[in-house]
Amino acid sequence: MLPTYNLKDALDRASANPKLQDIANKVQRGERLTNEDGLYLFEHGEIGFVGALANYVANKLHGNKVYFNRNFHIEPTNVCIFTCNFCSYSRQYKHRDDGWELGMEQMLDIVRKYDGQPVTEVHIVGGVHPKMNLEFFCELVSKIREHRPDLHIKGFTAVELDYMFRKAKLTVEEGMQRLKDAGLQSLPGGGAEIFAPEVREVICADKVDGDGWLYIHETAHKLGMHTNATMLYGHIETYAHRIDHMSRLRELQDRTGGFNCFIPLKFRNSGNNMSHIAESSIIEDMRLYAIARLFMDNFRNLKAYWPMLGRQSAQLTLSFGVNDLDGTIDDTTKIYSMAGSEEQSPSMSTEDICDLVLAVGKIPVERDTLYNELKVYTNDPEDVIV
Ligand code: V47
Ligand code: SF4
Repeated sequence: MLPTYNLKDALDRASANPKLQDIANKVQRGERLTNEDGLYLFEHGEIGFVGALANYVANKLHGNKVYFNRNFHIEPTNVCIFTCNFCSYSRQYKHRDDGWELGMEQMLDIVRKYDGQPVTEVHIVGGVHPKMNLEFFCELVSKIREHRPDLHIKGFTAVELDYMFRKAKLTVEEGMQRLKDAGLQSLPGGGAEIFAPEVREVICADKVDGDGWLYIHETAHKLGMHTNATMLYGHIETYAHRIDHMSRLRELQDRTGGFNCFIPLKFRNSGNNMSHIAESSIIEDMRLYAIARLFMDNFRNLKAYWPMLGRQSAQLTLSFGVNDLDGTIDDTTKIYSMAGSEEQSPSMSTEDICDLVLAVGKIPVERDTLYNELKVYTNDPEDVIV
């Protein structure tokens, strides 16, 4: 059984510290934490304390439910014009022979492979290839939509979109509208990294900046699309950078309500230009998830992306405020296996995900992209509550 921290014990242990008491009281009253509170938690909140509070909040929102969906990935290419130092996946255009570039039919073949299977979402994300433009991706999206109208199409990070729109000489509004008209419904959360310019300058100097990332998501929200938000943590950023990042997301969410979930992404250090930086410890990972749950009070869903964290750590996050384990995913994603994740060929069946959730006393619930509940599972494989 997982260590589920008890709220009363945690409060007792923090009773000698008035600041922690004050934070705990705010959480229990449902009041928003300030940036200063968040920073204090990163600096002084021990794992049991933040874990207990995060559990309390997740329980209030979701009871014992843990969500997942049935999805598959298309990664059109790993050729990329950008040079993010943490990236183990991309290949420069001049070295494209070492990478892959899928053609239209190859990508549609991936979609056809799932004909008759109960997947509900396709997730499309890749490098920024100088020859794959907006027109190409509008065609891809509309052909997927035509072939399988029931499939939710979530695709393209703000980094890919920024390049596509600039190349097509369109405003963000015009470019996004074209993709929406073609059938794109949601955006994934990648490319956010850490918004602070001094960090971006070192880890991903040449791609869209923090303001640009936020503007693209805001524009999608205004068009009625939903999007996700990520934060790449555990490299050169400080606690203050994390709080600044989360605070900017929280502020946009206040204005639009368009974010579906927040996904902290742990920096993995294999095969990239930042391999000299040690990865964060599991204790730091769990503290981060818990603090994110407490600070991001207007994000209902906190996702642990198991292909990157590894399934055991992902299971542990369920005691630290996480209520979503992403999807079943087969072996079509390479981003994390190439960066040194434990998951070298990420694949989990619905049964595997359910077992992982049930093993910690929680209830697996299959959802669609927009978090509508599709099926509630119990311990008996025959016993599915719809
Ligand atoms: O932006 C790249 C990250 C992101 C490394 O929206 C790395 O549902 C750790 O967007 N170590 C792309 N992280 C992935 C992404 C995503 C993933 C899961 C779910 C969703 C969603 C979106 O991958 C990049 C970057 O932050 N990344 N390299 C690395 N070495
Ligand atoms: Fe390109 Fe994305 Fe890798 Fe950066 S993280 S180099 S934008 S594929």
